[in-house]
Amino acid sequence: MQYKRSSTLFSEAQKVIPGGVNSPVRAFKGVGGHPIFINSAKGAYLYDEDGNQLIDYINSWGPMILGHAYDPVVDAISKTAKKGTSFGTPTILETEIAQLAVDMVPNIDKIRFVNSGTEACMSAVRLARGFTAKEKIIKFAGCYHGHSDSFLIQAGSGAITLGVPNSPGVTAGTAKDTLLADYNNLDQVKAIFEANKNEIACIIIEPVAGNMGCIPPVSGFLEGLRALCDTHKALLIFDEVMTGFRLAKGGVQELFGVHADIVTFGKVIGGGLPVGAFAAREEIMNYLAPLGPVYQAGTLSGNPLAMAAGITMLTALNTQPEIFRSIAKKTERLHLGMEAALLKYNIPHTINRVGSMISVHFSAAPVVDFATASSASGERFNRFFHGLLAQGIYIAPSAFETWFISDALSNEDIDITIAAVDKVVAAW
Ligand code: HOZ
Repeated sequence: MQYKRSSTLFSEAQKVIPGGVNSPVRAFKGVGGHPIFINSAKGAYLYDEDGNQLIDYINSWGPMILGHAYDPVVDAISKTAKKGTSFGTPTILETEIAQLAVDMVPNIDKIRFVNSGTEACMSAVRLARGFTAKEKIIKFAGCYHGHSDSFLIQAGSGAITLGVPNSPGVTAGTAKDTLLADYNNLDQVKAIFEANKNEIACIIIEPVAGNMGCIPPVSGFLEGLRALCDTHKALLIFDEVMTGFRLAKGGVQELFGVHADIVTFGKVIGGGLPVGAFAAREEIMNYLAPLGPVYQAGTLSGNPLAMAAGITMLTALNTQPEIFRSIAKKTERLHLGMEAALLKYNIPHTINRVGSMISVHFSAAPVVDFATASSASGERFNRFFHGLLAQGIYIAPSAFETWFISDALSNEDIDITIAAVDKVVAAW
């Protein structure tokens, strides 16, 4: 497959956009080469500016659970747009989607809509600090909660891909309030609580990590965090920007039966439009302005286009629970097929999978945290990525990202992908 026009378009973009992209990981710096410019997408496929059709395993970083340009969502957006796109006033759509989310997700009474996962996590932490009257937070190395200052400390996703997990511009004052632990290491978290008695407002975690590849929590880890938060009167925040409404109707809380105090959501709650949200039980949410003292606001928050798209998407997921089983089964098929190909050629690897999230690390050792994810072969991943791209398979351009499977993907698409993997690694 040729990607010539994308190369030219990237050169033009770099003249007027820093690095030619509006989000760093898209620049392909981690894997080399140039990004692919997408013209349109439908179902399981992307169509690029060179006229290629690509099988998509990113799905806009998660939200396109039912595939791209899912007709009911597109119809809801078009219908709503004709009535106006933003009013900066309440609409009944906001109450409708809030009710739907509260019905689907365990342990939440109220929800506030914002415009991105970054905003949701930033606001959730502010709320936790206001509610507990404490300042420090615990985050995990390699977890990514958006690009607000408190989180750009050992951050995952594009930050690791580019080798800048700690960003200049984050003040020492902010950084000192973010305490770091290794993912899946409960003893470290215990020690941090002991060393910072009565100072920790919250733990924020991706309960299934997705920003250092896919990393599941080991058995007892989330339960242990819950217990530590209860003991030390800190709040547990689940960042479900990737996992929410994807791994189960009620996200990781439902899947693993561990309850969080605050849950954050991202683009999926807006059917793929720019939306985020954070939610909690009533006593916590009532701490937010205008009821309480913690301030948070936004003109586009709860805008009608995103709310209409979100209602349609969540309704589809709520009324067809078999979708969760279907995407998990497709992901399993992909896992088993890729595993067989990698084993056939003796390629050291670890495939992690939870539901419809999956990633491949080129390391024989289990990948359980940032250190083990980083010790996998980047050089092999890059060759793998380009080998697949050459055959029209589009996976995330970084080993530190998860692949997201959509229900639009057919078994035939998956088998084509497995054959492509076989062809790539056969040549190693
Ligand atoms: N940080 C996002 C994935 N974990 C990438 C966002 C994007 O480039 O669209």
